[in-house]
Amino acid sequence: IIKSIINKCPRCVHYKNSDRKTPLDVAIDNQSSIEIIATLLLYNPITKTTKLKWFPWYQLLFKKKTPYSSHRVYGPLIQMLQSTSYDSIVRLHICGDGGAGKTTLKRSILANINSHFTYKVSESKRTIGLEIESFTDRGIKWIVYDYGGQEEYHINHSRFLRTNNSIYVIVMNLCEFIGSNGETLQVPIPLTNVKILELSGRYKYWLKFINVSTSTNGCNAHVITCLNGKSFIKNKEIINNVNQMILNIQSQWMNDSEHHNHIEFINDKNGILLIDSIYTSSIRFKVLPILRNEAMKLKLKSNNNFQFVENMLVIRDTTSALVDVCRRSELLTFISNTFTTILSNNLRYDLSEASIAQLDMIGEILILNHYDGDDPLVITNPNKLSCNILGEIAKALKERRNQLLRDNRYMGL
Ligand SMILES: Nc1nc2c(ncn2[C@@H]2O[C@H](COP(=O)(O)OP(=O)(O)OP(=O)(O)O)[C@@H](O)[C@H]2O)c(=O)[nH]1
Ligand SMILES: [Mg+2]
Repeated sequence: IIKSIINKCPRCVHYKNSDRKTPLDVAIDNQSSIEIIATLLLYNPITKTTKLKWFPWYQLLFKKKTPYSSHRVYGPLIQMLQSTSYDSIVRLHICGDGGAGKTTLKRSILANINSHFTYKVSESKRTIGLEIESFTDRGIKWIVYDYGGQEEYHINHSRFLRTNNSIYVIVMNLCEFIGSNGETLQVPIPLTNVKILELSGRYKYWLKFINVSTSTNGCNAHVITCLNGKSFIKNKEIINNVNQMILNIQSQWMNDSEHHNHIEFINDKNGILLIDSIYTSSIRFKVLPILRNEAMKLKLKSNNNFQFVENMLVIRDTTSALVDVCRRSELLTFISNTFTTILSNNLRYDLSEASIAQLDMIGEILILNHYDGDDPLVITNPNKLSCNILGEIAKALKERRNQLLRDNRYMGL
């Protein structure tokens, strides 16, 4: 409401009441919530001369001083908001089987964001568990979830897939990129006919996985499908057949009344996205425009205009004070203590509550609400838990299982 009032009448932020106080002063006096104070701060125009300068991001991008920058109380708050603000958060989940090219796709996307040159990204290692990375593009903060495609990691993925403001990419490979000993093949081998037919089962598997994981958050999952390794398939007919096969699965899926459908398919005008994830050009012209378009749609829906959680993440990642699992109240106190003491207690409390809500929303922490007692348990570093701990356990289990299988004494069991 405040934002739309300011948009309609930008000068209202300067109007003073009979006590000569601006809306911001009144909000601070009344200990209004941090969302209100931040909105008033961020939307506070620095000058009335040009239209562009009314735009709040102008202030943020060029770090112009607002009338409150040097204020004792607002100053640190503005600084914090300026250093960690973006229009919206979008999560990108990259799903698909092991070796399909997910990590390569992620790296190509990041390379495109950081450079306008076209090049080939380098080889990647197999992903253990899950890797979370983030980047900012056109005022939107992207959080990329790169899932380990090997089956032993799948069980843990559903926790992360189930988040708001998400876009899902399913990557399927048209060639084998990895040899039988785990080495990257210099020349990828096109899939055999049998393997191509298996793709349809694998596609349905990932659709079901996403559908089930997202069914509890009330949002539709926007699914983008990529077929990777197109340059190695010389026979156009194979590509057309696979394209048609996937489109058929999509229309069957939409007509199937048996499951409660949460999926919306996003294709391009030619059908499924055919890519070579290793080359940034393929990503720039095919994947990125669709991702940006989807992100814009999500941005319009979301009313989440500023975040200030990055400070928290830095604190979490650089201090050992915050343990990997703690109670919500402990986390609240911990975060609250990180704010400068010149902020009032109420404001610090609001900031901490808002930080926890944002951290939870972007999947940086996991709150186990009904775990045990009234004070929920919080996993403060799910990435670490997933990659380092569960990933290592899954890897060890797999190695052990393989060893047992190799061991003749157990073959008969
Ligand atoms: N030539 C070529 N190689 C590719 C392409 N995409 C991926 N690769 C190679 O295939 C190997 C596996 O790719 P990744 O991106 O690591 O696969 P992934 O899906 O992340 O695999 P997991 O992490 O095990 O799930 C890497 O060594 C890549 O260099 C491609 O488009 N062309
Ligand atoms: Mg990977």
